[in-house]
Amino acid sequence: MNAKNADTTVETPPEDLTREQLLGMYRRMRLIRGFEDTAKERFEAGEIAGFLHLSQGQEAVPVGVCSALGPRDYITSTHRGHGDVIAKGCEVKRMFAELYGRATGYCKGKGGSMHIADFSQGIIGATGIVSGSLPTSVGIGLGIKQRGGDEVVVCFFGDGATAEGGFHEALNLASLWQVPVIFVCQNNLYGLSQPWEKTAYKCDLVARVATYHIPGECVDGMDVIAVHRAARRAVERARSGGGPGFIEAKTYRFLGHYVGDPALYMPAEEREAWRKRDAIVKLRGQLLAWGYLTEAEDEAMGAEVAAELQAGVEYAKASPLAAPETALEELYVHFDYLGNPR
Ligand SMILES: Cc1ncc(C[n+]2csc(CCOP(=O)(O)OP(=O)(O)O)c2C)c(N)n1
Ligand SMILES: [Mg+2]
Repeated sequence: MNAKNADTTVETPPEDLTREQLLGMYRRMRLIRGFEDTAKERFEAGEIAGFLHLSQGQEAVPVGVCSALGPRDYITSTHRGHGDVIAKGCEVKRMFAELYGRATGYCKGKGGSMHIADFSQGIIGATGIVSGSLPTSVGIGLGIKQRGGDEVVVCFFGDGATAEGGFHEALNLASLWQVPVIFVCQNNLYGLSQPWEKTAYKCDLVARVATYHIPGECVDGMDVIAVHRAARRAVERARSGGGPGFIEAKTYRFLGHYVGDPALYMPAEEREAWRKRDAIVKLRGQLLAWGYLTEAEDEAMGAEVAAELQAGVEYAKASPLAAPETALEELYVHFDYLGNPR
């Protein structure tokens, strides 16, 4: 990575974040990028089946948001969710195992790339139905409220979801019930091949969400610090009983909709311009400028991340495949009306 490309807009280190926190965010973003680059490579080599929707370019959004959450808070995600779940705490070795269909994966190899969940970390999972996780998140928020908990739910979704009925139904109920849900739109400017500006008339999402009396803000999704601060404000409000919140993070997916999509609908100049705004390069430049990171430390971190990814792939490949006779196990869990399994 070339620090010269970094758009270092913050001249002095932020006072509200420690060096350790910032280095943690930087490492997490690099881990997500590395995970997806490796997954792409292994997919193209024919080792991984199914579909892969990658989020290179969007890393600052889940990392900025999840670094404002505690271990008991919840997230829901989408078909493009690797970054979301790694940001909340998923380990890459069990992620790879899931992609490789192995019994050691987060969902015992039965969920695959689009359905990675880990209830022990509040990672409720994703749905492939665009906008599907919004109503679910409101349900989780209602559950928290009914039992008097202080956790919050972050619901990640794409710009494409905002034109769906589920988006509006969920916002209406979230507002009516004042549930602790933060809706985070990762606006990467495309829903499949459809450019964002062709999906809504004069679209201003914050204004649209405000009609449900839900406070929101639009942030630069290529600036992890800006995303983190917006998330912290929304989390503090939701946790203290202030109800739902909304964040629109303007971001970009550097690659196509899925691995194999030539993405001819994304103009070359546009792609180039967004690549120059890479959030990882930006933070790296800032960390170097603030004396929080040396070139040698940066290289050592890169090597450590690469080793973690390599070990993850090896772990996955050495693990047993999900056994066919387990296919129908654990499809349903029965709860009573208080949420206790029975
Ligand atoms: C209800 C529904 N409609 C259509 C699809 C097909 N589909 C899958 S992903 C996608 C685009 C979603 O765009 P966005 O929400 O912006 O997320 P992104 O892919 O950009 O991360 C579409 C239309 C679907 N899965 N579900
Ligand atoms: Mg999109």
